[in-house]
Amino acid sequence: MPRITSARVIVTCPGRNFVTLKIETDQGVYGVGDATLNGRELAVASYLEDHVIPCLIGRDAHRIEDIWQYLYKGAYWRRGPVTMSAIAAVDMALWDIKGKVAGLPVYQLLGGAAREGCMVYGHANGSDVEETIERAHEYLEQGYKAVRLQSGVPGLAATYGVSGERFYYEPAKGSLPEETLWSTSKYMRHVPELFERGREALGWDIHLLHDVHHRLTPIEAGRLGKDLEPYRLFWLEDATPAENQAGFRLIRQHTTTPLAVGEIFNSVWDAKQLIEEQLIDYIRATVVHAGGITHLRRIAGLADLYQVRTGCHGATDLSPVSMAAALNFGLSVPNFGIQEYMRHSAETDEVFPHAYSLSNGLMHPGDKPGLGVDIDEALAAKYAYKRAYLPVNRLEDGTMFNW
Ligand code: KDG
Ligand code: MG
Repeated sequence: MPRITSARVIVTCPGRNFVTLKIETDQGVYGVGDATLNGRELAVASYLEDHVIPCLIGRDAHRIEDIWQYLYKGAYWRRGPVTMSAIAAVDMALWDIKGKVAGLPVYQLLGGAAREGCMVYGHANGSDVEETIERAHEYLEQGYKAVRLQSGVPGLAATYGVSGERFYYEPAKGSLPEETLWSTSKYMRHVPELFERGREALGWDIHLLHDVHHRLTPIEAGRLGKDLEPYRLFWLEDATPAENQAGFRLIRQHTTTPLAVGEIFNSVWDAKQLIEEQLIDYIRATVVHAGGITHLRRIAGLADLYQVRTGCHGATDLSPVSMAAALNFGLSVPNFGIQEYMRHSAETDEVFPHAYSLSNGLMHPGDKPGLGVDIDEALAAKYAYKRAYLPVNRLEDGTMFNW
């Protein structure tokens, strides 16, 4: 049995910040886990270094469930993004170790492949509808089966999901949060046009998705969902903030557009009512922010009972370690729906060499033992941490709003 001899936190910024946990054992086998919490990275680094790592030394690395329960129940202060990202990093690293010791990729330990690959969606974002459609065509040419459409809104200087970069969207920047302005009425007028023109240009053989990014009330979301019904979206994401899970009942009463939610969830408790009342179709909880593979499997298990499928968050702030874990999970879970895939920069990919690959719109984790991802520590050390914040959003009259 491999005993944990040491663990350390590696903070690096190859174009953006990432926090990685590396756990070493007395058998010379080590594992890596992602602990990145965008804009609040150092809180998780401290949680791990100051509070978690001392409790790991000497433990049997194979006892993944026991260590998960120890960190969750033992902290007394349960849940929350910092705690659950820290537990997730430990969990990922332990699955990585178990796979390496067994000589098997983690998806084999989770029951084996339940499909040929994981369908992913890319991000087509443009400053206007034409540019978004142009980008979407590029994804089609690359064999993608699903694309998310976001575009600039006439009359608003900036909006969520739109950037100058071609294939990347990196909202965290600036040594203080950027402030943007929001108008629900301008947005609501614009989105149906984006999808009308999107369907005309892209046809019906591609799945189209859209992210509202928590900016509507339930009744507004119901109306938008209804307006978008003719364009048969794969999903409408984060239509309204989900702290009040019952709010989704109102959306459901008004539209058959499929709903996805959960990228900021940390635990099954954030989604329990949404799943049990079948208020959503896709659960976006992700391996790094929701307690690792161990807890994500529990969420997916509950979701499966209610025909809710997975659609894990996969933006660039989730490191390649998370991507590798998500693909091992996604390949094996029965109720997989789709996986978000925002390509990382070349600098990031160099720091995190990985076995996963993309072909014809499907991703596969590869067959290396463990998660199939590593960290080049010498290279990582060359990129010092840079404080960066996600933007904040105000209404046009200055009222603080949801970003
Ligand atoms: O860190 C926040 C981003 O990951 C998030 O804003 C991206 O909404 C997002 C998405 O759907 O990828
Ligand atoms: Mg989102």
